[in-house]
Amino acid sequence: MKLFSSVNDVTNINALVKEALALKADPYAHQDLGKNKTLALIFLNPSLRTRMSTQKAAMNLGMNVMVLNMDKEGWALELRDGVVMNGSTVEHIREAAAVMGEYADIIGVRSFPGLKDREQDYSEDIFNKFVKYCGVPVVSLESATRHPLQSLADLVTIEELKTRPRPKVVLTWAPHVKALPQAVPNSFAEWMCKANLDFTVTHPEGYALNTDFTKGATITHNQDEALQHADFIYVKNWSAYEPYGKVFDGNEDWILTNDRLKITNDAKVMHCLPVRRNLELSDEILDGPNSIVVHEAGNRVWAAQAVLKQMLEGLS
Ligand code: AN0
Ligand code: CP
Repeated sequence: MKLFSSVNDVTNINALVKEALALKADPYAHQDLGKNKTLALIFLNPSLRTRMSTQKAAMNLGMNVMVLNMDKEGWALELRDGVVMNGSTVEHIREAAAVMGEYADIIGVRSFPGLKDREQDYSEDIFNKFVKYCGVPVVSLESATRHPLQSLADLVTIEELKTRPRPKVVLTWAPHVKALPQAVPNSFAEWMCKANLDFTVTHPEGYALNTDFTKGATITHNQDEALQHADFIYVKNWSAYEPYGKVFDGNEDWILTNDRLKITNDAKVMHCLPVRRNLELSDEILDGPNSIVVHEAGNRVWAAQAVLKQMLEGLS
């Protein structure tokens, strides 16, 4: 594997999930694979889980890891071609990414969307320029429109904890005070649509995702109807796709409660984290027996390790 930016970069999803679970059972089985290989993790935005789980995954494979918080510690990056750089940017991505490729065998990049210009964000300009100019395999640590390491960990978690062969999985919108990216729900939806399960998306009017990501899903504005018989509920806020980045007033009652859990099949509750308590998810859910959010975050290690393993196997 030379690129991990979406589910479309994976030839066999089931095999990758199995690989992640096998690594969970035996984390140090491939410690020689990454010997003398270096992973560089480049963050243009904050992170707890992605940073620590990917670093841990690389260490389990015997790799060396370098982390650069580009937003705080790197030079201000220019992305546009052909401009006179007489403003605030100091270094062009052409040189910056190429230099990183000199130091690392694999690069991970996190680049959130600006949520102002939809065309720009959905073109994945920043991420694609890293891929183009660094010359080594690249793994997405969440780009403008997708978070594939999160979605793989989510699918691993569902496969691990499901109690029937084809579980019902519901992605539900939740309230928030800030405009958040569509990357996590887009990505979750496209992975779930390719997995062998029953998948429903529910959100208030105005929050429809780009249909490229939800093809094959059942979509409804009726949250109670969606939650019926659910085995897994994936809670996440996102801002509108149209008008882009908008947060509408109201919809506070979309928060999941224990009462709403009663209409489910004793559903397990997931969230990618970080979560704002009592805004997106209630204390009673997060501290109750149905929450699997920490277990899910734990599985980020095995998802990252499965992807890095395939990338290392592809290095000449
Ligand atoms: C980010 C998002 O919603 O995409 C990262 C989630 C992993 N969340 C926040 O900015 C709070
Ligand atoms: N879920 C997730 O990606 O968390 P971080 O933003 O902390 O990495």
